[in-house]
Amino acid sequence: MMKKALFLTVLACVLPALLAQVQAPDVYSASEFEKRRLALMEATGDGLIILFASPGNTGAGHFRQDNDFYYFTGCEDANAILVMVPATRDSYLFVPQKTDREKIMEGGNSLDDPGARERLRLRAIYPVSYFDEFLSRLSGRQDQVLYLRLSPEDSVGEARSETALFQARRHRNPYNAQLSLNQFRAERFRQLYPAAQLKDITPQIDALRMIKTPEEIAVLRRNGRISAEAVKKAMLASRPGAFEYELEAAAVEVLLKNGCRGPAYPPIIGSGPNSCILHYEKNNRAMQAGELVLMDFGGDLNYLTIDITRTWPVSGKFSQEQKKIYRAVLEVQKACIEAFKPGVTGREVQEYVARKMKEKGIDPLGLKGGLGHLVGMSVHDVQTADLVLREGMVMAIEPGLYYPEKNLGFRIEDTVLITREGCEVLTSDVPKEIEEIEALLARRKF
Ligand SMILES: [Mn+2]
Repeated sequence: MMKKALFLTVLACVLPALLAQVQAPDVYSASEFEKRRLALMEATGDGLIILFASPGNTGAGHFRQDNDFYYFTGCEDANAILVMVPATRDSYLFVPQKTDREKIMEGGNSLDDPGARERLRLRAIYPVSYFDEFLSRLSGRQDQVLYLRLSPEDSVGEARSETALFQARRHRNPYNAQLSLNQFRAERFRQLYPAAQLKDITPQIDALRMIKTPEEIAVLRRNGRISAEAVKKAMLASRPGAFEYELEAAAVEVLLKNGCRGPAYPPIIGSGPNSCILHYEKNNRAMQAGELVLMDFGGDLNYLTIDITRTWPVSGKFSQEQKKIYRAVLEVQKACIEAFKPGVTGREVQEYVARKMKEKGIDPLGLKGGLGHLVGMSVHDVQTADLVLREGMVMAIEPGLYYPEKNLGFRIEDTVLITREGCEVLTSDVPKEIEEIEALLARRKF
């Protein structure tokens, strides 16, 4: 008896460590980042490419590196600068020299790590205070081209275009109208290096980021499974009287337990009237029987995001009217996914959807379908204006219908990977067929 108890105690101590090993998150190989840098240097051929790390942590969230900087380094040091030299194919990292006090408080960075240069496959790692001296060696040369990110940055939850939009809105109030960090850096280069020609590196970066590598695809598949499980747990946590935030708690728990840093954007959990607010995020209302709840949610795993939306009845059964609208949205969403394959444009997806709805005799209630948005390091990932699908792209397709006068909002969203032949739904583990949803909800006890 004693022996058995001891054995169980030992097992209880060892098991979490063993599971942690098994569940270790996917990480990228060192050569992944080197390959990306070489591809970017290949794209410019001349000049210097300069990218900046995030300056440091703000708020209560975990530190998350600047997307473009992380994409080419895999390095999570704050306040660093990356310089790529296409002529020699070399890369240099400039990192703040930390004081002893900083090292005690937050740990060191790549400058304190003797293996970092080799692991990150860099020519050298220097203190960031040496950066301007390094650049000064260029003076007097005729071919000074500096490739900088002259377009806005993106973040985990915001596209480049949204960063620009939100800044423009801030400028409505002249007392908030300061330059972004990104703009300030460009301005500083203009002042300190007036002879240099500044060029935007963003289009070349976006061309690479749009197509996911095999290592990224492995992370996205895993995130798709985790995020799907999270939404399922939230569905099971819903019941008449539940607060929207209770569903958020159930879903976020699944993310954190599986190695995600958190949600990729503020979770949208809108019940009743809130289902009609597209970017609702208060999540503080108690849901009632007879209402719908719309949940838009996805995790952030190893710098890659997922985007899922499901809509379901709080009571567990759709009404006849809800079913009719839900089915229209679902059929359009499924037809879009059927149409997704390399070479396809938004217009062609719309034509396919129209044909399909006619064949099936379904009134699409004004929905046309289309391409949706790209997903990656940002949930609204980098994207070109006239998008044509290509193998390795990851898209979220999210048709929705909203009737505020009836407090009914419907949206169904999946994240899909464009494959050679068509596409793979990364978030297929969450039910979306009416019968499947009702069967899952029937498992709830209240
Ligand atoms: Mn979306």
